[in-house]
Amino acid sequence: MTSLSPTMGSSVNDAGIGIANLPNQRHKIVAKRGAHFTVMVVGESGLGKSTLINTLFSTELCSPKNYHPELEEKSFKVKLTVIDTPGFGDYVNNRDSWAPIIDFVDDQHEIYMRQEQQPERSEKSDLRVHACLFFIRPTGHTLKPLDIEIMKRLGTRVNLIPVIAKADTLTQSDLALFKQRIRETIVAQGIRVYQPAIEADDEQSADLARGLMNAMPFSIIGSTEDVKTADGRVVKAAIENEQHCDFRKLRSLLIRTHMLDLISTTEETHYENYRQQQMETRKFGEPKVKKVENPKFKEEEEALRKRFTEQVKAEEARFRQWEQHLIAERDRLNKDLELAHSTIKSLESELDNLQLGYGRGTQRR
Ligand SMILES: Nc1nc2c(ncn2[C@@H]2O[C@H](COP(=O)(O)OP(=O)(O)O)[C@@H](O)[C@H]2O)c(=O)[nH]1
Ligand SMILES: [Mg+2]
Repeated sequence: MTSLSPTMGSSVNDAGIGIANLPNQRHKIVAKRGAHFTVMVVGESGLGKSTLINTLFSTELCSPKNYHPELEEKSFKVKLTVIDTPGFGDYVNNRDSWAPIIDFVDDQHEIYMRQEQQPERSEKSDLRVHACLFFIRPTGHTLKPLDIEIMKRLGTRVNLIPVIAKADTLTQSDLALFKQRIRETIVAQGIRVYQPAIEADDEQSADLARGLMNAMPFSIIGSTEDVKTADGRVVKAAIENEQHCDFRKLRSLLIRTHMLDLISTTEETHYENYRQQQMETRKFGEPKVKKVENPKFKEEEEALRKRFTEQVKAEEARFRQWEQHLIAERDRLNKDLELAHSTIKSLESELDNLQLGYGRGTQRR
């Protein structure tokens, strides 16, 4: 466990928005019990996931898997967990590489749901993912088929926040074009991405939400190098350049303006979807049946089904042949039996005749 640097604490307060200021009843509930906030990073290896996490939460990771710095936000504590997933797309069979990531998200919902079903409902452990940062390689083209596959699956399960990794490797105009293409692909492919809540009665927050929507996918420059600005502040290199990089927007969304929205949409939309889906597909208390619609499994299942059907058909044909054979055999035996019967009958009558003849003969004697 690590404490966050005071630099971030003060920047949270300076901005004056803060989660603590949101006039939301839910805030009071969260504030009372303290919040758990879980962020997951997903993307190919080498895209700067670990670097961004270090910069975003201004602390070095103590373990590459999970860590929990405590974020003291005015009146309440936020326990932050970062899930740093190993890169996907690194393996020979890429199609399978996203399955563990999807499984992880589902499993957290499952674990939470099981705890809810227990009579003793206190002290739940909760690693449901509130925000999933999806790292897009800065190719300058558009999303890759593998990206589309995994984003589709993630988007229906978590608050998906796409980011363009290493934005500093693209020129300003290439970056703008890249962003535009990604946005079009997201719409065309029906990928669900996180939409910041727009509060109808609050113009300021509505503007903010629209601004965030327009910036997506956030272009990111991750860097742990500190530089000193002219006015003596120590900031992270390059990332403060808002012309080229949406780092500040993303950080503000995550830890300041929309943390609560991310938490409540996870609870009310994503967790609720999972719960209802599971209720429909299985009886209460039954173990989880369907892990994930992995296309690899589907293919295998399909092949197995086909093989099974063929085998059944072959067995059936064999059985029918055998049946025919039995019928023929039965007919043959019946005929034999009939023959035997008639033989017996003729032998019997022969015997009768013989007996008759024998009787006469003895009488003559
Ligand atoms: N140019 C550039 N390099 C970066 C950026 N972020 C990280 N890197 C570098 O990319 C490499 C991989 O970063 P890392 O965070 O380990 O990637 P991960 O595998 O996704 O966790 C490291 O050498 C970083 O210094 C960035 O925004 N721009
Ligand atoms: Mg890493």
